[in-house]
Amino acid sequence: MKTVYSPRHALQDAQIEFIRGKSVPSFEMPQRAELVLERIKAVALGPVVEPGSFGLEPLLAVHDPDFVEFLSTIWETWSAESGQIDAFPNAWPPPRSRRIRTKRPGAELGRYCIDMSSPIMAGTWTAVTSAADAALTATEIAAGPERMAFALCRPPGHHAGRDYFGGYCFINNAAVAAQNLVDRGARRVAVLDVDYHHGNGTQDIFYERADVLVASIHADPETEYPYYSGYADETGDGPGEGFNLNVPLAWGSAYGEYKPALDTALARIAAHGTEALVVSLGVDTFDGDPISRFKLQNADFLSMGRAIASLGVPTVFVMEGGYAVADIGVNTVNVLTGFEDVIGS
Ligand code: Q9C
Ligand code: ZN
Repeated sequence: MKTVYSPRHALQDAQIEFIRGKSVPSFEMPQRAELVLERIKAVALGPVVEPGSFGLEPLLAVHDPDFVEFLSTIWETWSAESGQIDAFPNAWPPPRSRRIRTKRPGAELGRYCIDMSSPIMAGTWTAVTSAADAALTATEIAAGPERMAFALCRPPGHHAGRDYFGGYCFINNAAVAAQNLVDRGARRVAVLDVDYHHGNGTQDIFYERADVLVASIHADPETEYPYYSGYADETGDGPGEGFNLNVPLAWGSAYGEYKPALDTALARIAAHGTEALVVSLGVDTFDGDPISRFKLQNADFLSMGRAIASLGVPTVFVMEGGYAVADIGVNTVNVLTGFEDVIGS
């Protein structure tokens, strides 16, 4: 399987995030992608290629234009006022207030940012567009005769919605890939999100659509980020009713609990008549993950990859979370090699 990787990911290099009232070193760091790349090379998974340049159009196909404009310019306005300090919001629009455009960067950040784990710095926009370009390049490969590809995206994307960012995510790389599969002619596409956290952004983007099914398996949002979505009764709206599947699992879930949930999601994806698949591949379900509470073991990721391959459709894997850096390479590449074992590439 080919991997699409850009070294420009490293320009997103958050120093801190906030947990329980304290600033702590960011768990989302450049080393994550570098260690996955190292493992890909160690097992000779396949060629590593640089992304092409696809411009703004595929981003604007899933995100609000004012939001994209904001993301691409906020560092300039913020740093003019605050200097070379990572940008965090300092106010949010209250419920029932007007989410109106202001003249201050701190307030503009509050209009679009959902949490305190996603600072913007000088290289953020370059890193973010390199990740979206990686997803699009992988989509182009998987839509061709190879039928599969891995986008080693960083920063991740699945918490970014139509007009908001957060959870280490800015542009929704998986949604960009799924929309691109539709634009290339697939009538029924699915996103399978196996990251430990609910893919709230992907759900938001496709919630009213029947052509892109979104299925996410994640920690119960009653006890886990992103808290305000990911519940089983969120099934889609309007024409999208029935095309969103959430499978929340309790803290402490191991593969014994996880595999039946995965089978449920895969059965729904097969019943959709899915012609092409995007996998939001987070490996923060691992037992050793420092911010998560599932108990998957290294070998369980091989089984996960094999199960996904049973769908037999062109598949784009898009990197999302995973913070146990010592194991992120093994776990990620295990999913990809498990998949390839079945496809017989
Ligand atoms: N205890 C991804 O895995 N921090 N994002 C929440 C609450 C944000 C995770 C802290 C976690 C975001 C892509
Ligand atoms: Zn996650």
